[in-house]
Amino acid sequence: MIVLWIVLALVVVVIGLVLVVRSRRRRPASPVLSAPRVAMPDVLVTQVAPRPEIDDGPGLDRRLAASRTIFDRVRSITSVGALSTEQLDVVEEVLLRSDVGVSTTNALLEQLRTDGAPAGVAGAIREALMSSLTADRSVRTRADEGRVPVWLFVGVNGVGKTTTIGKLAWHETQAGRSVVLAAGDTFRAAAADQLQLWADRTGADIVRAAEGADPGSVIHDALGRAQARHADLVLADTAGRRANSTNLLDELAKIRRVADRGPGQVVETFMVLDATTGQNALSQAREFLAAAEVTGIVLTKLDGTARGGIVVAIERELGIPVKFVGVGERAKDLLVFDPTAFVDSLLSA
Ligand SMILES: Nc1nc2c(ncn2[C@@H]2O[C@H](COP(=O)(O)OP(=O)(O)O)[C@@H](O)[C@H]2O)c(=O)[nH]1
Ligand SMILES: [Mg+2]
Repeated sequence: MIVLWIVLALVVVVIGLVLVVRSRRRRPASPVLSAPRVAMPDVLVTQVAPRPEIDDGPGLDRRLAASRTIFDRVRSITSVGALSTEQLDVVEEVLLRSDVGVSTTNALLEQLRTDGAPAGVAGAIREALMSSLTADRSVRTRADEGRVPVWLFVGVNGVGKTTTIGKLAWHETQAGRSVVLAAGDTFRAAAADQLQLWADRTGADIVRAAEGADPGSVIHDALGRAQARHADLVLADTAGRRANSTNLLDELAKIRRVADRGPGQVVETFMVLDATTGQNALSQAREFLAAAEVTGIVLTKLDGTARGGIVVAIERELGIPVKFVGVGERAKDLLVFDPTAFVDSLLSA
């Protein structure tokens, strides 16, 4: 009888154990672990592929990221030597999208077709861009004995002239040089107010006049002030538009004559161009070139949506060196253009 009870008890225990184990098995597993493994679509895989951060050092920083992304597709072509037709098509598309322009694109494609890419495609593009950026970029800061050096800024409305002057005022005053700002954009009062803000911020001197005043006389007064105070540099702003039918370019030529007379000597005339306008910047530039003896280009707004290749197109098409680049709106966001740092930012692995 006792044996029967023991057997019964054992059967109950075993059945109990079996039920517990089965109920555990039926409990749904963690949803994360049990999610079906679906292959990632290609485009996502490309996005999450590891990529080193762009150097945040003295050169161009990660604000060039948008330009850099355009070159992602050529960076992923790892084959060396001869290129397939499909690969050449990718290179062509990427170069055109980067805004380097048709002539640079065609020259590079021709070279890739004949020589292949012994050092890889990104390497070949890097070489091509570097060999287009060999201009003399030195910036003149000195005038003849007894005269005040003037940097004149020209360009259409909204490209970043006033902001660039403000940034340069900051750089110069930080370096211990005394600067006079000439508010030569008298088209509307807000233009002088904007320059005044930079003067207040940087400690630079400013000469301004009422809205509608003759810009030539503002520049003239600024030269007088600079001479009296033994200033090191005059930064002269100009308007990018005219109220009446007077030709803007005629007016700029007149301003230049005033700035280059008496105590003043125009040692640099910077044409400011907005990089986000891409190839349009080029046609704008050609108009100004004839009127103002432009000695250098400031290419602004290379941060954001701009395509960095425009630097190459501008220098190649206009034959005028890019001397400064704007990469943001703060005082520090103006850099002396350094081709090596720039090209490396776009094309390094
Ligand atoms: N993101 C960015 N904005 C800029 C840069 N340079 C100028 N800007 C902005 O562009 C706008 C027009 O600039 P402004 O100096 O008034 O142009 P101006 O009419 O040629 O004097 C302003 O909102 C500036 O802050 C730059 O390098 N990057
Ligand atoms: Mg302005």
